Amino acid sequence: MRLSAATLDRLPPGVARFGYDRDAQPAGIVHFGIGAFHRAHQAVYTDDAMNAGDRGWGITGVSLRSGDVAAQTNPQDGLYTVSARSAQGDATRLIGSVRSVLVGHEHPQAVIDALASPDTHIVSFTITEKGYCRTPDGALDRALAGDGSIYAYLAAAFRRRRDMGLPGVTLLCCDNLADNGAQLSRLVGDYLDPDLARWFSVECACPSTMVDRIVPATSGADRDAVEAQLGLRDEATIITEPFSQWVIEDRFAGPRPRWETGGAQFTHNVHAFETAKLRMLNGAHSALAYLGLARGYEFVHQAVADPELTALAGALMRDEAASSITPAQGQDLDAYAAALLARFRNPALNHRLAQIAMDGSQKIPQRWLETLAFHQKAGRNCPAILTALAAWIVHIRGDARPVDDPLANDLRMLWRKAGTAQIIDALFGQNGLFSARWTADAAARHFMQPLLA
Ligand code: NAI
Ligand code: CS2
Repeated sequence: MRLSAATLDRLPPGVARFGYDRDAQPAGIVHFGIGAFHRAHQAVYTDDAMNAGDRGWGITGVSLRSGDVAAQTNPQDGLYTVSARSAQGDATRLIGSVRSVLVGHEHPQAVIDALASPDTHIVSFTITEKGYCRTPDGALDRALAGDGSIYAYLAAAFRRRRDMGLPGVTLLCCDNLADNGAQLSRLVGDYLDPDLARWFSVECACPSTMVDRIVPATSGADRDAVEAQLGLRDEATIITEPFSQWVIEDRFAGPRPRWETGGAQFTHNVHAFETAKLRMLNGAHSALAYLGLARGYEFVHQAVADPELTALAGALMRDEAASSITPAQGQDLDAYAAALLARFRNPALNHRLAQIAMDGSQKIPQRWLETLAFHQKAGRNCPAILTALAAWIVHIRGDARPVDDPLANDLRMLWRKAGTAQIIDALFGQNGLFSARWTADAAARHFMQPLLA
């Protein structure tokens, strides 16, 4: 039997549930990229806000790539469960904030109608780093920003809102990008025609955020285990960790849910939090992914159990990433590193290294290259990051396993043309693919070259 509004009352008593009337909730949020992370993070904070009495914050999800999540959630009236797992056991909660999911290429007008609705105040995004259609140096790639991209939907909706005299909306990027709000604002502004760009800059806001909760892709075994626990089939179920953090720049175009009731922090200094998270957590994650896969590990907790890899991850976080960051008041980066390693060790969370290894071309700039560039200015190198970078370079050759990356073909061609002797130059030389972010000096080349054999 499937979880839905009709079977809700069959849920076992141990499952926490919302206390508000979800049918009385207009959809105040449209979310692009309603994957696992949104359902474990922003949708949970929004559920908390409506449990605390807020109204009007139902979420309309939008998938621009596949109909899978729509097929998982719509037959369940948008309902799903989130299970936080750790060595101390599981905590399962029913989430009611998602109302429905639209598939862009199936119902484009319905997506634009939702974005242009007077009820909509927030448009949020977890579309992966590649969803922003950027070139390796971070500019808008117009060849990628086509009719199926977020930009086309936003432009159509902004035009209608402007012509109807409606106010703008807040665009809330919840992807792992540096200065994510400022990046989104720049990219959207670059896409729009000048007149609409003026409306956008006056009427809309793009606050930056730091988002953190480790959410592995749900497996079939996860769904079966949750069904055994609930006595109902939940195709949209999410497995995650107990930890969750959300730091949001307090700059909105209009109303917002009281996400602070669920523990979100509002501040004007997101930068210190997001830089620490991207360079320490995500930087170590990507290092464990490429080095762990090369050693035959499958999950994060296996890689971090390897003494050499946990030492490298610790050095990357503490000696290299943390020393490139100006901490916010009260931010203890040494304690943060210890907490991150403890989270990575969670034996109850099967977070696949292959999932983290995905899209490396979109991730390494903000996770590694910014740290390398920071230290290079002071004449310092980062052996831990350079070891991981060499593992990524070997990874993208594609000999050991398929490369899941929007630039996979370009990177494979680079390898074929450059070979082992020139690949560092092709990627990180003066005219390399990533040269706008960081260029390898002689010391870095000397360090990495032997590792490419
Ligand atoms: P997912 O695979 O479950 O969902 C990805 C979503 O992005 C899907 O809805 C997909 O349709 C959409 N998407 C992918 N490529 C796109 C494109 N080119 N244009 C538009 N939409 C596109 O992945 P998940 O776990 O939800 O993660 C999504 C993002 O959330 C990550 O890339 C990261 O930026 C952020 N995040 C994820 C965390 C996690 O542990 N899973 C934690 C913190 C942040
Ligand atoms: C991971 C992140 O897949 C990846 O690249 O490093 O999704 C990571 O799980 C989150 O940023 C944790 O908040």
